[in-house]
Amino acid sequence: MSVVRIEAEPTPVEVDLAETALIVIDMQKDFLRRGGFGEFLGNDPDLLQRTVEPISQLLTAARRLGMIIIHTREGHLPDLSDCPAAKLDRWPAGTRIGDMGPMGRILIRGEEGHAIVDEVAPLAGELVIDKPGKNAFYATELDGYLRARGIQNLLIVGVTTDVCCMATTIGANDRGYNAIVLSDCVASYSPERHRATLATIKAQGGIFGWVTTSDEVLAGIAARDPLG
Ligand code: TIU
Repeated sequence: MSVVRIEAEPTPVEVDLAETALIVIDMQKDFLRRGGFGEFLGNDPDLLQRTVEPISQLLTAARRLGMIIIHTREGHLPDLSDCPAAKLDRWPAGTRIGDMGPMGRILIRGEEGHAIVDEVAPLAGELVIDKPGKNAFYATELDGYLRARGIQNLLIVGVTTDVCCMATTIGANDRGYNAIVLSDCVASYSPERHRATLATIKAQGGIFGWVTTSDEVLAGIAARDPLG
């Protein structure tokens, strides 16, 4: 047992590192690079770049600790059989999921755009979950994987704050996990929605979870009792 205290909002949070996993949400070229799904939706993917360095540092620390690390990728089967019509038909033809872009078919598994960016790429042994939805718990093995390993706390990082990170935070909270979102390691295509989402998570005494930073997590880890 190695319980650490992490300064966070709305309150500090104490977690047993042995019961804590790091989940890295959708750090894919489709969201972070030009010519991907994010840009096809009219967004500037450069707004997400600031997450790469702190996530990379956090991954280094988590790997050193032997923490369970999970990476997710949003995307669909080439025949789109796992993509509901409601998700497909929402945008004009030519800009839809499955249409061709400069990094291959948009948001399709196996295409270049679907891959995680090199700087935070998974290592062998780290679970990579392919998810058809925004919430990483929807139609995936995530919940069973975490429960089988006694995980209680999730450190949530990745993109985007207001879409897949928020959907996964809500999914985690509803399933009884402590969701801890790292504000410098999540980003949105809209700084305003980023702020509003983090404010919502920590409002009302932490209605969905906690908000902290990678510095606070790393400080909490560093201060742990080495005999604990
Ligand atoms: N991963 C994720 O957040 N999927 C999105 O579609 N995000 C947007 O902000 N559009």
